[in-house]
Amino acid sequence: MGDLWSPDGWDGHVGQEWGWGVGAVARRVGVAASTLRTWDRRYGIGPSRHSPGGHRRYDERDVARLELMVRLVQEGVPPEEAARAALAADETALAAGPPRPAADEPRPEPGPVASAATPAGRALMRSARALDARAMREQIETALRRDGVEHTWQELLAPALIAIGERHAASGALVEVEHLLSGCVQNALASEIALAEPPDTARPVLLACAAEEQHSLPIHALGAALAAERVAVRVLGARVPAWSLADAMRRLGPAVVFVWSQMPETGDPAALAELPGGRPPAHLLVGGPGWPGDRLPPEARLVGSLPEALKEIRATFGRG
Ligand code: B12
Repeated sequence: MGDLWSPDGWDGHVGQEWGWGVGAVARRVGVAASTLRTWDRRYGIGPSRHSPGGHRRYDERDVARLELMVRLVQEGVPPEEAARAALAADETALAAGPPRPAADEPRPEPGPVASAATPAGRALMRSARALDARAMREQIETALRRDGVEHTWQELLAPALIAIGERHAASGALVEVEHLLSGCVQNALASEIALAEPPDTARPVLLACAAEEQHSLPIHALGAALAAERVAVRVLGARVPAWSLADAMRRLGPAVVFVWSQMPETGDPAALAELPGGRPPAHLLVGGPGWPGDRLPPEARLVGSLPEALKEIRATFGRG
């Protein structure tokens, strides 16, 4: 509780009880602030007050709910279910914490299970937990063949990655699972691009991560989805400095440039403003939770999902 009273934790004015900011609550419940924001957005478990300045503030009850959610997640309950239980808990349950299983009752299996909504999701999570790379690869390739890149990313791969990220954030575990799954996803998507039919667009789509950004799977997914539609793509991958992207733009004359930032540390709008115009200019798209949506240069358009990015890019090529 101590650090909640640090200057950045509490809004001061104890008598007015404005509550805590996300950073202080993150330290208290032991989960990254970005994860708390995601849980708020995704599951509606967030702060219930506002400070006079309009900032969202957590009160004691909000924090108790989050503590319950974290404990449930650590015990193996999928985040969505844990959030539902924490939101439904009454005062007594919040004070008591989650029910403990009796000694002879089987404990829920710890591990990422949040994307187990579909049989394919459950199977992929089992293989990931078992560190069975061959099985993961087969399951991902089967899904890509059967459902295509867009559907497989939206319904299987992104949910699996998000679930693993949440479990990792809540418990510190699963780094090895995250790394192996990421590798399998990246390889499978790269194969889709390599084996696609020859492209039929004159100008390519250039896909890059922002400088120092290592999260590159979304640009591989977008690249693979475009390649399947015979759009020419160049996936430059992780950590592309602005000057290097600018150089590639001058050499390739792309129709579209897409820049991904996963983390606020890498979403620098000034870097976008440095990119060359070109003749005709490339359509500049950016994606990922790292970009500050309200501070982007006017020529950059922020897209929020793979389907949205595909729609924008198809329109650039005059394809419905
Ligand atoms: C895989 C992974 C890694 C891999 C990446 C491998 C690779 N080749 O990409 C590795 C191991 C390298 C890694 C490293 C790190 N990671 Co990491 N990682 C992840 C993980 C599990 C998935 C990343 C991903 O692909 N996300 C994309 C999709 C699946 O998730 P999403 O962005 O939440 O999706 C939303 C939108 O972006 C949108 N969307 C989804 N797909 C698409 C596609 C397109 C085209 C568009 C437009 C939108 C869109 O839909 C969702 C709606 O909410 C995430 C968890 C997560 N939730 O992202 C953590 C996560 C991003 N990592 C995190 C962290 C902290 C790190 C490290 C700092 C860890 C460390 N201590 O070293 C480093 C950072 C290195 C760096 N400088 O970039 C944090 C980031 C917290 C923050 N500050 O924002 C996360 C969120 C985990 C967590 N919950 O704490 N990571």
